Amino acid sequence: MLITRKKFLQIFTGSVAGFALSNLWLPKLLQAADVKNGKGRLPLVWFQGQNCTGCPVSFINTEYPSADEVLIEVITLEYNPTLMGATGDIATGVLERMTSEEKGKFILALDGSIPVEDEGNFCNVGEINGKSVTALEWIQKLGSAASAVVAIGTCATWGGIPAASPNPTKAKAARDIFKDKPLINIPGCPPHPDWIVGTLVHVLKYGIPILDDLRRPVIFFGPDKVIHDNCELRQYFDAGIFAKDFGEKGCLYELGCKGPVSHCDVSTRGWNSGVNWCNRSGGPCLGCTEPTFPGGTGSGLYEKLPAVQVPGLAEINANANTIGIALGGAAGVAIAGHAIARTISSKKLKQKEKQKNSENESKKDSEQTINEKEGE
Ligand code: FSX
Repeated sequence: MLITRKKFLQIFTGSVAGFALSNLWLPKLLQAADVKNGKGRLPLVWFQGQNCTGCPVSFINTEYPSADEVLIEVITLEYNPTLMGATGDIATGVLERMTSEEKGKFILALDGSIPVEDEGNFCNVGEINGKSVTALEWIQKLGSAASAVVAIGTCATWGGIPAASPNPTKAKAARDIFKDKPLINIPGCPPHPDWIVGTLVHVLKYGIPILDDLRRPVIFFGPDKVIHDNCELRQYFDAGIFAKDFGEKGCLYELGCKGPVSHCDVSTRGWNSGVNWCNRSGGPCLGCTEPTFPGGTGSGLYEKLPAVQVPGLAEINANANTIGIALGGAAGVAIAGHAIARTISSKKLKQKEKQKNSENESKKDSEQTINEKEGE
């Protein structure tokens, strides 16, 4: 019996308790992919532009299913410079074959950004008849032959680090190149292996998953996946306790955390068998799944998100920098309002506590004075 799409989504979003972390679901996954004896696998050409190669490395760290299971039973990986053995003419021959003989029969996965300055010559991949071929040329050819494009990693989805100012190579994202092609964006620097594998299996079995307005699969990046809303340090934010330096207890907002404006499920999914994730390890969320990464929020990686005015709270606006309640987006305003209210109560509580302590102190003093007087 094949599993339903609903059950598949439950497995991949981890909403079946204990299931997503268990090898038990692998056979179900393979049933979902309807794979028998290698038939029905998804032919994939995975091309790499300007990148650090973190994306394929993340992909091969997939646990359930493992990378070999994915490669043998879920996809047919025709080409990937990091993972394949072939080099030279044999490797470029695969790309030529796919663009001429396999039109419409494969998916193009792309990681890394695409430089367009100097006619793309900042990134060349192989030669044909002794002439270098730019990544831009390959990507345009492969993209028009592919049935769909999956952009993997923040460099491919939004431009990422290679496109950061001043962007000397004029690095572009897949969405800048492919205007009329079915396109899925899986951002993250790098993306979690489950996001890559889960999306590919969904494409294979059920077609393109439901996407948000940035073409990200909502199962991993939906509006309910705001890092800040699911962060285990949220209690500190609500209580107005902010770490001022790395290693200190508190919300990491003042150390540059972009959680309030970032979407993905890493705070509940975790990395490395769910053992850890960015904020739990003390490193603030850098917002690597967002088009603003790395420099577009108006603040540096480890600088606080820029202050915004919070409607109706003029008194607090004046103090926003001091108390650290100022967020970089419309969604943040509501959070800020909530947090400010909590901060005010927390401040009031602290004031009350201080008042109580000083009352106790003076009480103690007067008791001591009375005792001293009685002793005289
Ligand atoms: Fe970019 Fe991927 Fe960051 Fe690195 O290949 S998304 S720099 S993890 O490697 O493209």
